[in-house]
Amino acid sequence: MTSTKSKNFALACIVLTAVLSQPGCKPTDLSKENLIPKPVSVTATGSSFDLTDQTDIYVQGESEELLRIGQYLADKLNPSTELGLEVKTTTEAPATGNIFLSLAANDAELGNEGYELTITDKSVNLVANKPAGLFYGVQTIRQILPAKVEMTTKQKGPWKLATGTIRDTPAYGYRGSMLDVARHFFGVDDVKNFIDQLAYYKMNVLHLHLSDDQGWRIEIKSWPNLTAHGGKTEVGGGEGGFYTQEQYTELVKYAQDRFVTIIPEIDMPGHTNAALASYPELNCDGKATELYTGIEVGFSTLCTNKEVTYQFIDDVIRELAALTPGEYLHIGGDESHATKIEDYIPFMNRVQDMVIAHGKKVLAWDEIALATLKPNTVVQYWAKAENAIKGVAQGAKVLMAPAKSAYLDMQYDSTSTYGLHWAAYIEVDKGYNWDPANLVPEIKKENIIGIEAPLWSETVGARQEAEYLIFPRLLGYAEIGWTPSELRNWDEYKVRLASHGERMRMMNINFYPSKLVPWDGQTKK
Ligand code: IFG
Repeated sequence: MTSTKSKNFALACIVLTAVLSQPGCKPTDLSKENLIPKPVSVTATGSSFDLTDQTDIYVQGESEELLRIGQYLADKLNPSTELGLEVKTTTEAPATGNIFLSLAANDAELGNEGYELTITDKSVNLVANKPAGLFYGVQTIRQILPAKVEMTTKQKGPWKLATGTIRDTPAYGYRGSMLDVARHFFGVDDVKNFIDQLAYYKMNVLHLHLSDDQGWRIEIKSWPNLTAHGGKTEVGGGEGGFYTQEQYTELVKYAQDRFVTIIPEIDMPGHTNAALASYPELNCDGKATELYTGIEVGFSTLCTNKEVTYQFIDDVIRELAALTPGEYLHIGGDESHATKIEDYIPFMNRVQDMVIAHGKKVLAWDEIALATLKPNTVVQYWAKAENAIKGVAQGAKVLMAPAKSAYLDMQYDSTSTYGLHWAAYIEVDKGYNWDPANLVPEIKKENIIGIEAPLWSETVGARQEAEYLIFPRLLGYAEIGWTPSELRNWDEYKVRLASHGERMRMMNINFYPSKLVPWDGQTKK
């Protein structure tokens, strides 16, 4: 070979190596994708599927729900790719080069939320027993594409999906978070934004803490002063706020379209100063209290021996149940230090019956286990394992929300800008390194309906402040709720989490750049 030819050959090899080493160019390895939550099984076949301007999203049959899921995917991919993906219906598999969403006959292993995603160089097939499974497979498709797909402005391609098969299904049916909108009020847009973030990480419950000492946040038409007066302020004396029933209904629908169930909480008999300030008759002495803007707890109680109290509660439950398609209403029950236990027990027994009479099941903080639990009442373990254990002894299921492991309002460490630390400091690894089924020996996996990571808002009042506490820990809770514990370990997870730093940045999430995570250069600085 002449020297010129050998030089050209060498140059060609260098160029080819350079080109193939670009992330978008080399045959991709599906098993190396940094998916959160980690799927149950991934088989890579080492090639890639190209999304092009010829690609469309086909859904099987004419179902509104599948069309909506297809459109959701198109709306997530089109702004950054500008490929103009369209959603079309079909009765059989579409031509090559397209994405196809279809419902399976019955792939028992996948349950109601699982999916099977098969990607070849010619097609993307997403199959599930139920629409929820397709929705979760769509989140996985988003995460297989480069992080910049999450941008809302045109980004440079190529847009390749690594080929292979993912079969995936969640460990727990209840994978949730809680937003305390009572201490500080968060408007509709902030809540919708949080619902989008929950959905992206396959979480499916948003518990809204709608009332407390500092604020009443949901319009109750039969007791208008609850919001007119009780919604007027918040911790620190700010202007507070509330959701009209129309806005609450809008949030419920927005959540439902993303397979997120909203569970409303009206905390009682404690944590009720906003109601007590709004209606004198709810107080035992017949005098309305002052509005409260501090952060003490345990000083308020409804008057449990007045009939008007139960009329009030029944009206609230009736109106809330009518607005809430989900099966649970949360009645709080925590820190009722101003209520005698001999009054607390009959009160919680009676209120459970009222919730059931309005067609809903009861969820409540773990103190409710001191009362008589009605069938289907779920005990939310937050502070005292002995309460949750009492609940199990009464045959109740447990929702795991242990303050020492899962409270999003706990500071990361003593230097954290926001948060409290009465329960613990919870760095990102501590928030990940626990297994709900092994935390309390007497609470077994079969007793647990799932996990919830609550954000109490005493110390945060704006989206960016809340996100500093919520992220990146929420991603770990999402994985704990979805991925079997035997597939989870911190050293492997933290690398996947690090790659989500770029994704969270692209989604404008103000996450805490914990030093325990090997973030990319952009995050570290
Ligand atoms: N405990 C109180 C919350 C909130 C929290 C802050 C529960 C169930 C401390 N009750 O957690 O109202 O003040 O971390």
